[in-house]
Amino acid sequence: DHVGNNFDLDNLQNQGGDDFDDLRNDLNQENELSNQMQGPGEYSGPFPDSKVAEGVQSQLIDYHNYTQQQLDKARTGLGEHGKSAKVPASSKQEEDRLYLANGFNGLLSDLIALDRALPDTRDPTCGSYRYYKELPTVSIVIPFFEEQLSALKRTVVSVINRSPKHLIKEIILVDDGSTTRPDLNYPLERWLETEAPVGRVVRLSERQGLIAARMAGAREALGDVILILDSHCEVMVNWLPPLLSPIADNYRTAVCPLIDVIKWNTFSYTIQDNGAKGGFDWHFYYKRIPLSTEETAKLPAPYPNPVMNGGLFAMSRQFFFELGGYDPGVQIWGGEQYNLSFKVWQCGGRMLDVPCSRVGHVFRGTHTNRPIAKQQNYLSKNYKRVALVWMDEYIEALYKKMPELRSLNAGDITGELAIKERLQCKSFKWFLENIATDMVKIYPPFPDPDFANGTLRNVESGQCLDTGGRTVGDPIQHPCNGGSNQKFAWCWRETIRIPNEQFCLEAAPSSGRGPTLYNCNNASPPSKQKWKYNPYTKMLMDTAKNQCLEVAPSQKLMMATCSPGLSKQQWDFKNINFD
Ligand code: UD2
Ligand code: MN
Repeated sequence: DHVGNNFDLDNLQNQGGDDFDDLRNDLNQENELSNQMQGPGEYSGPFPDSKVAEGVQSQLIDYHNYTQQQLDKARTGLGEHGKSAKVPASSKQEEDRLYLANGFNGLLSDLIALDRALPDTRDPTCGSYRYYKELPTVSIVIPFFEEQLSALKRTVVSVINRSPKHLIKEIILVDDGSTTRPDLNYPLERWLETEAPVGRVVRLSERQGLIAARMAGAREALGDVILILDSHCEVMVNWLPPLLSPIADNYRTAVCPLIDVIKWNTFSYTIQDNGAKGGFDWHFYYKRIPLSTEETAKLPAPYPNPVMNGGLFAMSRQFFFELGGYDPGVQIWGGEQYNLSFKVWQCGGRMLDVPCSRVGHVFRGTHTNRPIAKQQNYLSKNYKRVALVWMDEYIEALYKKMPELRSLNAGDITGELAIKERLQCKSFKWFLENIATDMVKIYPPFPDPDFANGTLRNVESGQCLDTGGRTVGDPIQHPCNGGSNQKFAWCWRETIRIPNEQFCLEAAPSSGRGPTLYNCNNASPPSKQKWKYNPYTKMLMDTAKNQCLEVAPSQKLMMATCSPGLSKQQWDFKNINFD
């Protein structure tokens, strides 16, 4: 496992004046502690109040609908079995128009059957799992805004065809103030009446965003469980019982299916992965973080997920409303997945990804002319609200990457703070140290400050160290151009990193060979990744073999016995900044 462990601070140097040293130090110690306590991949939720343990839910049944599977198997036609499809070339103009309006191929969606068959992308063992005979009922809430009607219908049809009928209490479609598509009005209701009477529409008078729309649906829900879907999804065979089972065990559980990819242009159905954890970097970009070897070995068992993707999840209605649902100040789109994930974990719940439950989602392409919201700067405000309420001192890590957030007025957060107080929710530090442990190794909130940074120029050749555009592999010498491939940071823990904080310069094990770039390992010196740079002799020496970086007569880089005064071993850090 070569993921940089940035919390291994056994070589801590005193950087007086750095406010976050203590924080990092604590984080490190407790991180080690939690690694010891939580065996790899072994998970016992904070609330092991399982009804199974009490013997109440002991009867298990096979929920597969084999008749439906046979019908699916026999299907032929456009896009069937998730195969890549296209529209006739003669319809190019209409195709382009509907692509821009949706961010996906709306015309192709219209041409593919609403009840098309999907490939079974589950782990093969999923076919043999049985689930509780008694499961909670579910209200499925689907917000939509200027959606392609066929995509919305296909979502509803796939839910109806692939779910045990008695478990679906209702399907609540929430129209978030769509105005441009007449077919989303009465024709939708009429279709539901005949084709899907379990469905109904709730309409908002104007666009309030997906968060408010989901809340409006959730408030109307009567089922035991609230399950949210996007308006362009297709669910996989037997997707529902595996999702409901962990909630039956413990009502303070949120669950997510694995999300498969329905391609925006061809509607082909493919997988992203067979399991990974959700996380984010400190720009709040959502990230998928690989499972450890131990966790992978336990698949397809459900595993704790620190951060949901956002659009597809289920929770017991009781727990959802105990948490107050979403922060009503989070508007339009974005950040709500952090809001809810932090709430669930910090306020006494758990969140699981359930690999035997898979749902396809149409991820939009990059070009759309979908209507923009009248609210301005909502994403930054959403982020700041989430951070102010739930992230404590770690808000500083976001400020470092997004300084504009600091002065932004995020509105009144007293309602959210009252929920946090009432439920005695845990700190964000607890969340990072116990739940998002892998994420902070890859995206440390407070990475090491640099001691020096800039280009490394060889005195003899006048050329610069250059990554050649690779993050892993052998760096080269190249005429200095000040570009991003030539930026290196010499950090106070003696690593030489490229600016993304994950890849470090590593000395070759023997002389005559060149250094390479590799994932930072933060091993203590003596180490191939720990260097000493002397600004007076200008020599750059590794601490494993005490050799110096030299430009060979061939102009290649190599490690060689250090000899002071040789210009081929002298390097200038240009734009040097001492912290
Ligand atoms: C992802 C999530 C999405 C949501 C979003 C914001 C997945 C697969 N997708 O974006 O669910 O969490 O991130 O963080 O997890 N909608 C409205 N009103 C609006 C905008 C959207 O009702 O003002 C609906 C829309 O029709 C759709 C859902 O909300 O059903 C999500 O919107 P999206 O599909 O544009 O977001 P997506 O999938 O890019
Ligand atoms: Mn979506």
